[in-house]
Amino acid sequence: MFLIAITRPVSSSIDYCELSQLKRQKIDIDVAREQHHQYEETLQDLGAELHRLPLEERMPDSVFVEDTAIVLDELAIITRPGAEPRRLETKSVAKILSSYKRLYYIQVPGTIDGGDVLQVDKTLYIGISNRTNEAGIKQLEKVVQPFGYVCKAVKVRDCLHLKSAVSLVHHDALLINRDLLDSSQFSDINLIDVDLSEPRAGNALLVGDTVIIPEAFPKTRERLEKRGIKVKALDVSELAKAEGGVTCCSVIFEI
Ligand code: CIR
Repeated sequence: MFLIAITRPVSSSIDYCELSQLKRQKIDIDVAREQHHQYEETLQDLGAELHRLPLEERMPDSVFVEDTAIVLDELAIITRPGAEPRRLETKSVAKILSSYKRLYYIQVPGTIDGGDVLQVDKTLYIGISNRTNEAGIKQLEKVVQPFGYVCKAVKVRDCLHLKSAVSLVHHDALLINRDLLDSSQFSDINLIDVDLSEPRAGNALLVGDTVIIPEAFPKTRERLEKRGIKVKALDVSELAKAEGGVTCCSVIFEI
């Protein structure tokens, strides 16, 4: 098994990023780049080989590569991001992914952000959010069904994406903030609740047997560690001002 992580450097136009839940705050680009560097180093320490896409200075959100593609063992789906200014980001991602996978594209009028797709084995939980619509979900379902995947749509509220509220932290356990979604779809899997004083802590990134979470959520970290989960906490405060979490800065897959 070989792990690939696609990343992209932080654009100096990140101050013009899309925002849906947060008020705009000035982002310190040098700090953001240093934090992103630490994130990339952590992925490498955890065994991933980095493929850094070219810097896209005119695309403020282009560091958040997760939203541009859904990569499965058998194929990759290039998304049509819900925020129109982000759609050009997919081009370079498609180019690199085409050397590993057969590509499918979400078409008009469908929209999907990768942040809304949570894979647990052969189940894809898909957030119905401000970025991902029913037409996008139908297209995705049609493409993945022949490969044995089951799609389950989940309504999310008061957050950007499904994975802002729930993410994989062990092969059979999810970290979740049930206040931000309809949790009835997750009845057949173990759930670990975020500490409710840290409502934004639901976004964690499992790489191998280690879970990356933001340093800003120590109580949730403690909860994970109590369950025997190995955690690596990172300072991602500047990227968080752009509503970026730890899953969104990479597209990770095995080859
Ligand atoms: C956006 O609103 O699209 C970006 N500012 C943040 C995207 C974060 N993506 C993710 O969590 N998958």
